[in-house]
Amino acid sequence: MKITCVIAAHNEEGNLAPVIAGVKQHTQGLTEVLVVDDGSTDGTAAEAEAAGARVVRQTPNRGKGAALLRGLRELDGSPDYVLFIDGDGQDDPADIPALVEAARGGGEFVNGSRWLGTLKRGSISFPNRLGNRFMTELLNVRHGARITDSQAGFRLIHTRLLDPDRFRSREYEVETEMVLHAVRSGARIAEVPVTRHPRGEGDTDFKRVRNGLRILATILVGRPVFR
Ligand SMILES: Nc1nc2c(ncn2[C@@H]2O[C@H](COP(=O)(O)OP(=O)(O)OP(=O)(O)O)[C@@H](O)[C@H]2O)c(=O)[nH]1
Ligand SMILES: [Mg+2]
Repeated sequence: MKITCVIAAHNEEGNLAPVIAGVKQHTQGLTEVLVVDDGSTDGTAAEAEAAGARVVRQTPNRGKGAALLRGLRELDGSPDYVLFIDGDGQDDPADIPALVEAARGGGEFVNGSRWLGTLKRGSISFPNRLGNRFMTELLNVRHGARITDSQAGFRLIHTRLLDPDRFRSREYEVETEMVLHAVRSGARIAEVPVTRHPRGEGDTDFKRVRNGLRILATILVGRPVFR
């Protein structure tokens, strides 16, 4: 199974190197780590390159969704699966073998679920916790899915479900859009419990109201609404 790891990164200096090292250590069949640096103003790109990743840079900053879609357009060598992991150190690369195992067992959309796993103290705020539960339940009810974590950024997805022309997200609604596409495609969805840590250096770009509304609209309408 050939796996390429795609990481969207915006100002993740100090966080990225250990993530990339962890991905290399734990991913059997890894072809490369591709970092999409989205208008960072710190040493994100240099750190990623020094850690052995291929870096694609785009400026100005456009958002996590735009960055991940750019990454899908830059895939090299026809991998079977793409591994998505956050670049801020919140996801634990030690969980990757469990994701790979689930893919080997037939999972085409393997979701790293923080709700089945462990949310470490300080890894999520109370409002975001509530928002996450609500969005996931709403998505399940509205779209006939049965997942426990619709906002997971830690996933292993078969490339048949990742044609970049099928997506239009710019920001954090990208995770939701990918779930919707998998559900509509009749994909075999599997979930694996993962551990979520507090962020390393720096701050999140997630804006609760703005990004919450974008995600909500994506679920209600069934596709991203705002460009
Ligand atoms: N390329 C790119 N990556 C981004 C952008 N915004 C966020 N990311 C990356 O996406 C990942 C997750 O971003 P966070 O802002 O921490 O969001 P989150 O982890 O979903 O939310 P929190 O729980 O609030 O931390 C990190 O690797 C970020 O660097 C962006 O505008 N461009
Ligand atoms: Mg984060």
